[in-house]
Amino acid sequence: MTDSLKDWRRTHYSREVKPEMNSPKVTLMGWIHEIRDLGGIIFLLLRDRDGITQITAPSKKVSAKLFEEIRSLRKESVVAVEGTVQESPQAPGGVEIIPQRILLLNTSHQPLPLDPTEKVRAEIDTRLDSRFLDLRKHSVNSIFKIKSRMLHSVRVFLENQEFIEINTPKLVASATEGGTELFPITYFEREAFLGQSPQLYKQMMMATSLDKVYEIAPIFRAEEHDTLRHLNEAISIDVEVAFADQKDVMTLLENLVANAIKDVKEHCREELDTLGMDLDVPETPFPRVDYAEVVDLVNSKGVNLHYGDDLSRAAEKALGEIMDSYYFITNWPSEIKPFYVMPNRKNPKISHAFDLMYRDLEISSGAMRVHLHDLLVERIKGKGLNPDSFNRYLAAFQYGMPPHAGWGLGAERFTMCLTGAKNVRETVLFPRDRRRLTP
Ligand code: AMO
Repeated sequence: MTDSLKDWRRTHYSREVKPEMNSPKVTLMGWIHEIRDLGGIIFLLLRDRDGITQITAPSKKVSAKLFEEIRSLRKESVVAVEGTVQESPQAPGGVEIIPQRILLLNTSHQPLPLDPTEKVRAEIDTRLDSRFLDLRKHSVNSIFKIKSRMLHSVRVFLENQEFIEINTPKLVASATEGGTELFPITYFEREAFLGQSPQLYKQMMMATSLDKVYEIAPIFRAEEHDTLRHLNEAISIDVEVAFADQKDVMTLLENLVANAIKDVKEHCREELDTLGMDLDVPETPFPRVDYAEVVDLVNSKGVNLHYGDDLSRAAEKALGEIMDSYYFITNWPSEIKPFYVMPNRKNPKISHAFDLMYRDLEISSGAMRVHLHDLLVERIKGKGLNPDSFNRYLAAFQYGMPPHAGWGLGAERFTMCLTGAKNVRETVLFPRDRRRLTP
């Protein structure tokens, strides 16, 4: 074993090794995926970031010393291999490497807590406990390559439209999305909370002339229920636009979503294939379904949903059977939406809020906001909250606040749509849920 890479340089990744290569000598670095010792010949499968390459060591073709070195290797140890590329129709990718020298960079304990070759399937909890090993599986790390590409695409899309990226505090003094979902913390002598949403800060930015802002950052929700869609720490893609209404930001959102899907489809072909996903780029504009219509639709499917109720899981499921792609739910009752949502001027019982759904999954909510100070105070009181707790926020509405609108898109929920993951935990490296605080 060595800690030195002196004289060694990785020349290729597995997926770049091709039978028709014009430089037949290559150096690969990675983990030992499999080792098969047939006596006179040893096969090693070397796995790296993007693929697997077979290293074939026939005792007749390699030195006795090298043959013994290879024989002593164990699964998941880290090696560098230098050798020549040879066509081999039976090997993965149609090539094999005849090794000339091997460097053992580090060994792996045996037995492994988890099998990265996926021959032995493990429960999600076992996988999350040994997440570093779990992420060696292409079926697992593909999810994060897709999530990364989606976030890249979102940034480029927003930057191209001259959005400004902001960073707002995550240590905060008050709730925005409802008091029961807050994580209290001790902030010196005072009680404070982990931020549920950058809502109040992104709205305050609308009074500054920055006009179009976005933030991609963690949100913290003390959700008690253990579901396949809820996390206690999630990443929210938040957007706020001044001099805009809900229709403007719905157009922005559907174009951003469709563009991200197109981009992932173009750039993550191998990852999507690994996951068995065939992504369709949805047509824009997405269908708009009125909340009242949703109530009728789900009731016609035997779900008992009253006008004014938030969507139950049964209602979402029933909707998912009717709608098979992306769609907006609009015209929500004001009473079930937060205080900052603008009520309809003619019928204040209805609001300018919307949710973006993918089948039975809510992936975003947004709205035109209340930009009028007195109405906002009234709405805060109406929700049983104390306007004094919102003094610094409310001040921004007293000195020239333009009309504005925005939304928050859950990065993990959107990643579920892109990867086909059924459990939101699959889309977070180290998920936080009711029972899990490590690793
Ligand atoms: P909302 O609370 O609906 O709205 O959150 C917006 C989106 O964030 C994601 N999300 C979550 N994802 C996983 N686990 C959770 N516990 C969780 N909570 C939320 C969802 C959801 O659609 N301030 C508003 C947004 C706005 O109006 O701009 C808000 O936070 O995908």
